[in-house]
Amino acid sequence: MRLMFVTSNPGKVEEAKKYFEPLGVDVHQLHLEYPEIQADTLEEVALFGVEWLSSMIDGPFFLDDSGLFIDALGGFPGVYSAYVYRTLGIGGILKLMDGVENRRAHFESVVAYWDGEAHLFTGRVDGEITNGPKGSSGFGFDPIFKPHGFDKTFAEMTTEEKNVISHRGHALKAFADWLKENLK
Ligand code: ITT
Ligand code: NA
Repeated sequence: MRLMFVTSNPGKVEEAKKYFEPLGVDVHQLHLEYPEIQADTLEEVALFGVEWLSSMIDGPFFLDDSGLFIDALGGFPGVYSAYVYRTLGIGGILKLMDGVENRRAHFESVVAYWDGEAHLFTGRVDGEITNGPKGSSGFGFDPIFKPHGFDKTFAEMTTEEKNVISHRGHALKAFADWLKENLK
């Protein structure tokens, strides 16, 4: 089976490919831009995205909308994570967190699959913002996020290791389980 993944982010593609490879599913990147509406939740952004894209794409496809939510910053950058990554970057987040003791944060991922209607799958991972960047694999905020129970950042893990515990890994698992049940 072949799955179309609409994203501009090669890091997400790499993770989805690694996740689905052992299941015999081929993931192909469709590099299309879609409007990311200003909304309170990732679900709303993802739902608007798949519905908007559905008129342009023949056949089923999925997308992933994710965010980093930092407790001490009231959940910021959250739904604004892509914009904040492009503007403030990792350095800007570390500056905002300078001297802040509560470093708890979590990532959330919403995978939205379109097959004539929308199906949403979510995943979450809890952890903390490190004091400085560490590691060079992965993408985005990976160098400053250390998941609970681990002594390394996402950027110090292989894609396979990250997939087992990450927000995206959990969302992809829910998606894959649903596909197994529904594609008979
Ligand atoms: P799309 O084209 O798929 O939308 P994007 O990079 O804009 O790609 P999002 O809109 O989901 O992705 O934005 C989420 C932001 O959070 C973005 O800057 C990512 O780099 C970052 N992010 C998402 N997942 C991440 C992960 O697993 N590890 C580190 N950073 C992540
Ligand atoms: Na985006």
